[in-house]
Amino acid sequence: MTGSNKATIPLLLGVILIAAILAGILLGCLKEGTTVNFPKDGVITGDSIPPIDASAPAQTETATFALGCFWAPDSIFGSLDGVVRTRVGYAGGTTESPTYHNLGDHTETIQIDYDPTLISYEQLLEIYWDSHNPTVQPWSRQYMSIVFYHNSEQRELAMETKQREEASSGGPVYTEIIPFSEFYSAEDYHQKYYLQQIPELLKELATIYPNFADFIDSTAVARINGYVGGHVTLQELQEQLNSSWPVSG
Ligand code: MHO
Repeated sequence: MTGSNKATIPLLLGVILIAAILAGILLGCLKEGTTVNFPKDGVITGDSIPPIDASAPAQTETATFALGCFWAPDSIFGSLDGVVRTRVGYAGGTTESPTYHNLGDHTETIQIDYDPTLISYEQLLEIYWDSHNPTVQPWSRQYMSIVFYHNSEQRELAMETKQREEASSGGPVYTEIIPFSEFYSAEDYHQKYYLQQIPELLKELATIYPNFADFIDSTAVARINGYVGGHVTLQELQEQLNSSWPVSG
């Protein structure tokens, strides 16, 4: 063995070690729910718009919530029968046209369009409270807990349930309840983030939704993102995709 070969081995080991650390960090960012098995013939049968999208209701109401990093809420709320569309973005601040890397004083936020005949604002609020811990002071404005109300009924329900959360926790609940003003959509790569980590699935869906705006607005895509996050079973997902509004899955 020559001297230069001897030096190469520790160097190689070092590179492998660094690669392993980087892979670990990367995997740590993904949730457990991202290990998923898809049927060989795809999640959606055929390459046309599934029934749940073809029959989406015209009349919807909107809920806007902030509860920490928006990737998980996108998957949680997107899995619910009665939710028509989800999108993630930035709200609550004054900075013009925020971006993920220039957020200013905005907060990561999810917007949910829902059919009020199938799911109520109160039910959405229950899921909101259950999906994060607002008794812990947030790290920064990026991860604030905020209910952005769209009308006085939403405001009342948010205040009542916040009081209940305060009473049951026995301490402060840091959630702000403020009127909705403006929502700035986040970059495409943040939308349906868990689903977008699975290239095979993304490729399959791109043939059905060649326009990314349609992909973001699709109920089917929201449900598949719910499945990837582990919030519905494959059987439930298939029922959801094949059901037509107003029949829930
Ligand atoms: N950078 C964090 C949070 C992302 S979230 C969109 C992570 O990798 O988990 O703020």
